[in-house]
Amino acid sequence: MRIDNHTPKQDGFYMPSELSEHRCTYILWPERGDNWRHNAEKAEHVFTEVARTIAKYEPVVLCVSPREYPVALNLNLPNVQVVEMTSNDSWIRDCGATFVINGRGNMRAVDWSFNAWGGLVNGLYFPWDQDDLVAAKMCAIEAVNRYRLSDFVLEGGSIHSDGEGTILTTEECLLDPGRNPDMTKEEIEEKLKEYLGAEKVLWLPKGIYMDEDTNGHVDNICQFVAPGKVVLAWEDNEEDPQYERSKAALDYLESETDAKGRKIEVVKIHVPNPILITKEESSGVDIVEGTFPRNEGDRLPASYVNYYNCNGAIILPVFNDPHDEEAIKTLQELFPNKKVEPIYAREILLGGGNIHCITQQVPKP
Ligand code: KQY
Repeated sequence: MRIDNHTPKQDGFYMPSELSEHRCTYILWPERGDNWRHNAEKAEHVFTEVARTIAKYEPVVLCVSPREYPVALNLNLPNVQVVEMTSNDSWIRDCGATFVINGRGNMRAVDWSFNAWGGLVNGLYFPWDQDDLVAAKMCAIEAVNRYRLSDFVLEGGSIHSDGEGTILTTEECLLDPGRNPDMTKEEIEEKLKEYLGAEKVLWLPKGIYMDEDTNGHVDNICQFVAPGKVVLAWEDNEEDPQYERSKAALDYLESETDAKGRKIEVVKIHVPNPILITKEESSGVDIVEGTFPRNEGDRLPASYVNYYNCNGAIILPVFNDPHDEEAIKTLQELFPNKKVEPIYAREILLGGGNIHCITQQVPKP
């Protein structure tokens, strides 16, 4: 059921941290050949590995188009339910529901408007109508009521919640003219507080260098590891364009406190060396007018911070890069009670995001 004229905050609901316990994880199957090379044949393998790995720790709901449904069903993955779902692409973090709870065992969801990361201004494809229905379908499957925002565009990858009143986002994304061009920063902040049940929004200036698909989603540069503590994608080389972005985020975080007045502890995780699209990779992607191209030589927005927290594990993208080991070690030290599960994720990166972008948690209310 759709709830209008109230907000989650008015009703006592808030977005829990991704670190709190999940009921399950949703994933959307990749398919479109103008984003995934060779009609997603290679991406399917990595998505399957992500689903199989998460399913060792919590149930997975794998949402698949009618055409691909038999393929996914025949994988017969343990602890994975396959449901039929039409969509335009496979980024459920962004087009899916944001679940909110009230601490008394109840759950609802926020169903933001989705416009393919910028609509007709700078969106990545047209149409996006089926993606915009994904959140409602998830709510139906989960049997929860939803707050639908027909007049406010937001993707789940552009926000993180610490579950204690603080939201993390970026100015680069939320103030981009492709989302809510008629709203001021203050109005956008108010919407986040009302619909995520929060008290304070921390605005990092920018996301990862060349994260042009999403206009700098926060989930690629920074993530809570505990209330008052974050990991930040870092670059030591001052000549690299990533350096000034990471440094600006660090300076901002060090100058701020969270909703509870805590200073924010920052743990750096160095980004991989620059990863460029090869000729072979570029040539496997269908060229379609109106769709964002994947050109040979383009630098990809690679970051370890785009990992996913599930119940007993950290599902970490790795790139066969010299920095992989350090990222694994840092996260294993930060989460001694979870297992770090590295997955070679270049194929997801080629599509424009990574493991966090293709997953969406449903909390255990
Ligand atoms: O959340 C994300 N990083 C999604 C990226 C979308 C890319 C579509 N080509």
